[in-house]
Amino acid sequence: MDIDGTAEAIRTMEVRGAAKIATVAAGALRDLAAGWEGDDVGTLREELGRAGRTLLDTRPTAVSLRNAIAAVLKDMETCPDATALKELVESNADVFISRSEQAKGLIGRMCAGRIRDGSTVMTICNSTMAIAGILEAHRQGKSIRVLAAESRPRRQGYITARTLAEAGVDVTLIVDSAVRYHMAKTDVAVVGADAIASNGAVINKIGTSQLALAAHEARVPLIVCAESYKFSPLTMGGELVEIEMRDPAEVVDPGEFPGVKISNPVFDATPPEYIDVIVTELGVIPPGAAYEIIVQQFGYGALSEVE
Ligand code: RI2
Repeated sequence: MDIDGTAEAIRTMEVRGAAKIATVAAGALRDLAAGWEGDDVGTLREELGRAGRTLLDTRPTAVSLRNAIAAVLKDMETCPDATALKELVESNADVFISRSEQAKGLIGRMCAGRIRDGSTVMTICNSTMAIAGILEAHRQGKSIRVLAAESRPRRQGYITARTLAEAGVDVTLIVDSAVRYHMAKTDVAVVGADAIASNGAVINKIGTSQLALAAHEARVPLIVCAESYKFSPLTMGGELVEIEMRDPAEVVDPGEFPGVKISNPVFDATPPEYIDVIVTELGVIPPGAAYEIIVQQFGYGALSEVE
């Protein structure tokens, strides 16, 4: 897919999930570089910068997308000619995509190690990483039962439920308002992350913080599965991750509610106190170690923008 096609697919959420939007964007930048036929390095650099901004504008608050674009376009100014720049971008993108794929396997195994045989596992939305952990536990022969929260407004929980059922996992779909009711019978909660702030707060699909509160109240451990590129260097100074507000029409048809305002925040922030561990490809960390992951991955001077 070209840049505009990829941008449209991310904007409309045809391509969605923090890991997927990151790797698809990386692939689109790689394809742009690979297919470039001009020989002026400056023009290609500008074109790649423009493409990066177009992709980022689709979901401007998405940390995984920003980090992916920055990783693919890093060190562009060191290239003396267009051939070197093409090779650099292709190689950066390939490294990013293959690390993301490897991360899924590693996170899946480490998460599965924390799911006991006979457990009931609750999850929300549709996270590749959380599902990797659940599927690995199932593959290891553990008898597990999964409660998948529907995840209004777009109901990505349906995808999770279908995926798990197709893999032979015992899965029950629940509405979001039934999360606390079902928490009493839950042994562990496993969720993904769209972003992680330097204080260990996890930004994930709207409803995750309510699930976390209910888990905390019931003393059910909450595991967050997230690759290191979900950590936000822009929060190193204590800044908050901006919450994306999407079209009210995703909630209901506004025409059916004249005079009614409709709010559609798509993520919420779960404070670190309600999170037991974050499973990353670098290891399992307490949320309080998020800052160290950011420094390790991005350095102290990583507050620069993509531009
Ligand atoms: P993976 C999704 O966001 C969900 O909130 C999900 O929990 C999170 O990304 C992480 O997903 P959206 O794109 O990266 O549906 O683990 O808004 O697949």
